[in-house]
Amino acid sequence: MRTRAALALEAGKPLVVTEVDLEGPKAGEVLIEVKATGICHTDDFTLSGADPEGLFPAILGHEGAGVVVDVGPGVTSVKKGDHVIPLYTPECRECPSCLSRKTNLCTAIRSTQGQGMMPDGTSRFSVNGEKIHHYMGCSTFSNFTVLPEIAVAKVNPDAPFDKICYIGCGVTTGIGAVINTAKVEIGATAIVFGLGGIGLNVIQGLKLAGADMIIGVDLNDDKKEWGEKFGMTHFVNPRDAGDDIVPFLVNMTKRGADQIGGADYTFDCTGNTKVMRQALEASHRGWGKSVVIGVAGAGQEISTRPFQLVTGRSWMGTAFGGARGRTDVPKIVDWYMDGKIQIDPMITHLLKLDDINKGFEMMHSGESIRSVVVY
Ligand code: NAD
Ligand code: 022
Ligand code: ZN
Repeated sequence: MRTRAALALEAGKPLVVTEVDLEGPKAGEVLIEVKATGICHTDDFTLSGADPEGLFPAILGHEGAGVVVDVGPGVTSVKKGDHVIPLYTPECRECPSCLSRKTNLCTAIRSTQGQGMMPDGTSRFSVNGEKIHHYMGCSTFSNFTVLPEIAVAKVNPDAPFDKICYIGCGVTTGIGAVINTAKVEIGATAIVFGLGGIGLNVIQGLKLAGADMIIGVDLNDDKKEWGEKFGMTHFVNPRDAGDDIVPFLVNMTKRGADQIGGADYTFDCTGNTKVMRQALEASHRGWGKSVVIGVAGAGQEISTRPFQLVTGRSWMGTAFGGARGRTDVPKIVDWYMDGKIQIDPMITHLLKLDDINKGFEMMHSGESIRSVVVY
């Protein structure tokens, strides 16, 4: 079939919206009509050329929602008409990682996904006979896309596509980091570094988990109002915190007879390795947990003094909020439908596919939290 898509032809160039050829689903695959897709940082990271694993030409996009329109042989878990969210972290429920119950990083299709191919090693997309790479197993910047059955989560059909697409990455990453990775408990204190599309979801996850003190840190003062909408109790702009923000935050979180400061949980949602260190060191001695969510540029390194870890702090990281996609994503959609979490205010811009490059520009300028393309 033919479908409209935004093509990433080469690094550093805007996307080109055009018609492409798409082959139907093979065994174990499903054809999805994408109804909406968010634009996320990783799409930009790859398009910019900074991602050493980025492949071109490709159809980017990994934060979508849509409808199953066809299924290949042997598909049993979804059928035509089902509403689904594509998963860049699949869940096969059979590989050693899925069976371990210790990680969400399913390995069933990992290598071909990284090569921009379907599990059989080929691509379904082409233009004039030239193969186009898939991206993160999703390629949601195409009106129709093909995915492995294990990489779609079936969700409540009443849920609006233009909102729940955000659950395909940002919402699940932020909320999941709190619930699955950090396992925050009622009454905890927390610090969130970076109040963008991820940090705001960490804040609403902390609120959901019952955290008491939720400190937001951002260089942009406009983010104070944003954080407060989702449950942030205190805001710090590093520019107002003196030479070193760590003692400032430690002082803010002093509690108990010994007056030792530091938050129970801290989260990096910036991707800046200096901030990652600040987040670790602003966590409480003895039990502080610091979760790296931000993705740093290729080749970057983090550092701290081993003393920070010897004195009981844990440095951890999360991919897709530790969520098992087919199991957890439908639950998050239900939380949204039940009013337990907010999504609407974070979707600041709606675009047509033809204007997708505007979405990237608004991400660069910082004027959007999330832009969503509606097909
Ligand atoms: P964003 O650009 O919307 O937000 C980043 C925020 O950090 C901005 O508000 C910015 O002002 C603030 N900031 C920048 N430097 C700062 C500093 N030194 N101190 C304090 N605040 C600072 O980005 P986003 O969409 O929220 O994504 C954040 C990160 O999360 C990105 O690196 C993204 O790639 C990553 N991410 C990771 C996963 C995962 O599974 N681990 C999933 C999605 C996104
Ligand atoms: C999504 N991300 C950032 C913004 N939006 C993001 C980027 C990378 C990962 C997760 C989220 C990630 C963490 C760990 C891995 N990835 C490796 C997983 C593994 O090796 O099993 C990751 C993922 C997919 C791809 C690359 C890296 C890909 O499909 N190209 C989950
Ligand atoms: Zn993303």
